[in-house]
Amino acid sequence: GDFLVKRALLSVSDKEGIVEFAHELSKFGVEIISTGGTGRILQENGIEVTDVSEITNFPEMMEGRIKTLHPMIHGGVLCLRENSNHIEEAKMANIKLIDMVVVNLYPFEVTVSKDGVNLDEAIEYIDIGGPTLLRSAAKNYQSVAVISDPNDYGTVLKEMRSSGIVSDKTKKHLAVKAFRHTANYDSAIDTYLSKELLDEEVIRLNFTQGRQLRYGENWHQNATFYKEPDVTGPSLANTKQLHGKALSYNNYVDADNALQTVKQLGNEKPSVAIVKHNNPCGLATGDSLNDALRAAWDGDPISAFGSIICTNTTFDLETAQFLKGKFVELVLAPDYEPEALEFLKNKSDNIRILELPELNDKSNIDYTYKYITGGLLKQSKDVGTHKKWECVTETPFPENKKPLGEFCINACKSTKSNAVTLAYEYKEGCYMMLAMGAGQPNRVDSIRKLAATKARENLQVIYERENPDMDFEKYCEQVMSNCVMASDAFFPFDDSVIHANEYNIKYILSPGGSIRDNEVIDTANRLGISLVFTEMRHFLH
Ligand code: 93A
Repeated sequence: GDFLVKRALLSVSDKEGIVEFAHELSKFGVEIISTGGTGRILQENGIEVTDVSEITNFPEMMEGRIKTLHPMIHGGVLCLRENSNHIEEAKMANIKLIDMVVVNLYPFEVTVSKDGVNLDEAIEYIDIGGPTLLRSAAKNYQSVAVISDPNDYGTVLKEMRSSGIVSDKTKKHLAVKAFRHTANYDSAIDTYLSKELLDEEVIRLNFTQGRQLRYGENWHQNATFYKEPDVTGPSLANTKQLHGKALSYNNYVDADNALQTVKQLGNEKPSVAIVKHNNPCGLATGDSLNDALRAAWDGDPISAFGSIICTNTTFDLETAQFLKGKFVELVLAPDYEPEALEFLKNKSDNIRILELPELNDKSNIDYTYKYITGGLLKQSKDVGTHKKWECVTETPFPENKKPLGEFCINACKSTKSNAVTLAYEYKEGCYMMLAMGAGQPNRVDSIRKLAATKARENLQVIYERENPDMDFEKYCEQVMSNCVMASDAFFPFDDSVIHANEYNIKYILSPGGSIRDNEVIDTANRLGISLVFTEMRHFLH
């Protein structure tokens, strides 16, 4: 194109970088028009400027409420260059064309987030002329470069230096950015005024397109991933894919579950989550990552087939080698040893390998959202493991089992209700989820038919591999009687405790709070079980 910037309008609240930018523009021979405050700082720095009021023949008035809102300005921005009528009309009215608009707005959001700001003050921070200029310029993006973010000064100057013009591609990007900026700006005003004037809360989620997904939950559904702007910290929105096919919808859901689960365990020990169908089916900490992966795998070696694995530490070669001959959908880690990465890549074309930003950051989302037909449910995140830790039985809960108990609750928290998890200290200070029961409409089935039964199956595999010097029943009893069982909600009857006892489970965590708590406690006492009430329920639907 033959787009040359001859005249630019600069009107900015955030004056960061504006002097340098204007200085560079002048060097290109660009005529600079500006509003009061912006003009002043430019002139103080020796830059020649034309004040808007010279162009509009109208003073800035009403304490600055009227500055650029004038046909002499907007005609210069909106005029379609290739339309001879527009050009003719501009000439007749003596309107000079403006090819660049540099505007950032009164800081409304920053202002209203401060303590003690009253409505009148807030309203003065509603910029009218600025968004109007941004929208005029963005509408006419083919002929006008619109800069709404000081971070773009550099990009634009670089182009002007190398080619003398601002490219069409850049102008398109800048235009979309300007409209997004004014949309967000108005959204912030809406949010504030809805609250102040109407006492209503509005949520406007603001996502932009991230990756196109291979398909939705099923092959015949299509799906897209949208991301929040400026995501920081570990998130599927800012992972780097190092290998494999594009992710599917289920990959995102499961990988996020794995990531959130691992994150909850903290960074004291290497840890691994193995997720299938949005439930962790393996979870473990270890002295090494290799230990943790093996122990997590033991939590359900059958389901781990086709799973998603997330670690909190660097994926090393030894850990990668454990996956030889095992089908895994996706691995997610903060880092990979080069040899581990090579090994995983060679393992299969299909395995998706993703790298996370470091997991050490505790930054977290505050709310979760769930779309239901016609509405959105918002809730604060389920943070923490317990509100209190009260042993309600005669048999005490040993203090040194508490970390295992918290691990067990963390596993339970990421598991669909009704959730029951069994955790075992397989090595000093190293924990594994021995088995879990998920997604049952009643709690007894989660314990009896799933968690406890599954624990025995898993122990059978471990028993055969490790070949301990005792019979299987003895081995089961020894392990199970040292396990902790966590239930995501209270026991409505004492049957859960009775079934747990049938499997030699002796340490149980529950939020408590049932009207039959006393029956449950009596039964636990009769069976010599230690029961802790945490007062914190962890339903997950
Ligand atoms: O009060 S306004 O909405 N009326 C206007 O006509 C107008 N034109 C530009 N605010 C207006 N602006 C804003 O003034 C710009 O968006 C910018 O934030 C600010 C720059 O003013 P100054 O150059 O005086 O610091």
